[in-house]
Amino acid sequence: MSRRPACALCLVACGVLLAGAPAAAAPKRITGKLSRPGYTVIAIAASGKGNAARATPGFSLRPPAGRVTLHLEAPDGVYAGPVVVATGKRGKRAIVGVKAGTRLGLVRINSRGGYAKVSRKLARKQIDRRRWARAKKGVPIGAGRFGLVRSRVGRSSPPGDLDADGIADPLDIDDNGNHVLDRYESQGGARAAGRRGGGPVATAAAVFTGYFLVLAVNDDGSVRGRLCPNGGEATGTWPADAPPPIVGKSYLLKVDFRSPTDATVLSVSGPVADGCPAIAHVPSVTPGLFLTLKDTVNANAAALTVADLDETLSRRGFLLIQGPAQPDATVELDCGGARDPGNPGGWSGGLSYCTAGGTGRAVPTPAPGTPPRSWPLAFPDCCDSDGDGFGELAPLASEEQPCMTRCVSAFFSPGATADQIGTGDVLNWRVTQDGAESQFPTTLPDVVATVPALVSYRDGAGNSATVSYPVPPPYVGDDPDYLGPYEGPYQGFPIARCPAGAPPPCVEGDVVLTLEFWRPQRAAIPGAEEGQWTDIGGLVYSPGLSGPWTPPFDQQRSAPSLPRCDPDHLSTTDPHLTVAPSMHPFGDGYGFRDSAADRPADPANTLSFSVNVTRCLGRSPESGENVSMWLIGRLGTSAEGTGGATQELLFTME
Ligand SMILES: [Ca+2]
Ligand SMILES: [Ca+2]
Ligand SMILES: [Ca+2]
Ligand SMILES: [Ca+2]
Repeated sequence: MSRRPACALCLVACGVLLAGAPAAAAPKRITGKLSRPGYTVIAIAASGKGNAARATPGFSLRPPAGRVTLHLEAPDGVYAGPVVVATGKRGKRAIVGVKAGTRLGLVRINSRGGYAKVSRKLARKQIDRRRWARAKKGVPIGAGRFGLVRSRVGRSSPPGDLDADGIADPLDIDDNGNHVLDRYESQGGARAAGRRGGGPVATAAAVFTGYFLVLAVNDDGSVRGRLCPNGGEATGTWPADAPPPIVGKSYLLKVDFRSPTDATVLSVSGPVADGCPAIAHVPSVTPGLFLTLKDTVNANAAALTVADLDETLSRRGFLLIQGPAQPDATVELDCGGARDPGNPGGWSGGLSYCTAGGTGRAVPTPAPGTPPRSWPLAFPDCCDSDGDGFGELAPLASEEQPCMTRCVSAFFSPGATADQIGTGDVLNWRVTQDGAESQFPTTLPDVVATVPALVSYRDGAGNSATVSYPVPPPYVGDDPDYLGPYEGPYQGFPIARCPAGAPPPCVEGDVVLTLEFWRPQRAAIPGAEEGQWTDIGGLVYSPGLSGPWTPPFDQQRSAPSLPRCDPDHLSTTDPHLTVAPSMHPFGDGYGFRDSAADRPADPANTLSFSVNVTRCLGRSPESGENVSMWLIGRLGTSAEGTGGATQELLFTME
């Protein structure tokens, strides 16, 4: 769980959306007819604002701005690609810009290719050629792969599509074209990706993009403001080349946080809005999976089947939803589909796990021993006060959260298999402020399908084991399940102190564990990746030690409290790992940063590091004492392992 303010989390989720000027009058409708029924047409402006309309198969859609790009969502709620309105440069360019008021006529869907094309030639004045995409034979290069494609970011990108691959930034899982999922770029992935070239990838400590409301301009020229919509106040230096700050207006800032007290503003754009913009209310969504040794799934374990992985994902997988919760704004989640006309109260189409009557369950904060499927709120049905079928986030908010004011830091259990949840799922956030609704369509980049899995351990004192999955009874090494019932008895892997003369990383008299493990996986992204499962690269692995039993629950941080090891308690000779003393500026994270890129799952690819248990705990465990270890593979926005992929292990002192 992050201890950063909720708004900072949102900054990450908001990405590099550039804001456009607000339209004076409501733009005229765009109409057309799709070649197939059941799809939804989404118009997106450069600001990230969208509007969605279901096609029957005709559609009439009021665009959020005078110039937009159009995208399709399939009947099952998954992104189905951009609409191409013209081509150029002998098919090396696709034009995707449409002006308000345009009648498109018939739009042919190519579902295999992941795009659609208007079937007649449109008049020049109806299309916007500034919204172009790199293309092959007239098909945008990002089509059919959710935007995960190498694409150079030029000096003049088309509005709202930084890497010009035809997939609008908020829908693009790799919006800077470096072939690294943007989710993993706020930590190790960015550096690795930066070396390979691609876009203007952050190589600094931690770059966050977000909205900043100017409260005052001081006599000395410094600017006081706060992070939108409800974050902390800060005073700082406004860059000399930036547009002059106007009190009461918000700006999009890119900030490099080297530490909580040392931040540098890299760029300013705007003003974006009077007050905070609606987009600042859009939450972040981080997938997580949390398993003990006994329940562990990993695609590199030969004896585990796809059915095993799916069963575990649907029973134990969760999404961590973090965002602001302000009384003056309502945030709803639209997962596609519509009310079923033939079945009052029923819902047809959209994502099975977050539409009315679906499998989703939620809880504001999970306590120890509460498995995901027992979480008390059936979402969205729990939380739909206006009965429109879209669940509201406010009922998931809590005062006991790690942010400065009321916020959402909720857990959501989709109850879905890898076929039912994953890359490209369209999550359309509807934010209502001052009686006006704005939509912000986004796509889910991925879902963690498995956890890091211990392959072997040794302690330098003669104890070692190689694990085979599924682990047979009596489940030696199985830790009490934090998100599950207590079952016991438990017996950890045996450990002992290093004897005199044992080679490094052993230290005489200390307990030093060396672990070898597999990376966690996500489902391979269709159209962009080989194989069925992808070993996730770029994570930070943190061994969280606790003794004995399950770590205490920290109410204030609404997270399990794990002692952290200092960098000098950790060591590795693995060429892919470096000791990461601080993962990001708002948390004192630590661990091992993985430099490997995503690649097809392979049992030959393991990671290895050592932990000096004695020095990390501040003492050696007593004879017979149990030591829990949470092997946490952290994603970009989760500092404490409540998001991300975690394996819980147990060791017992001889
Ligand atoms: Ca892209
Ligand atoms: Ca793009
Ligand atoms: Ca990227
Ligand atoms: Ca609602």
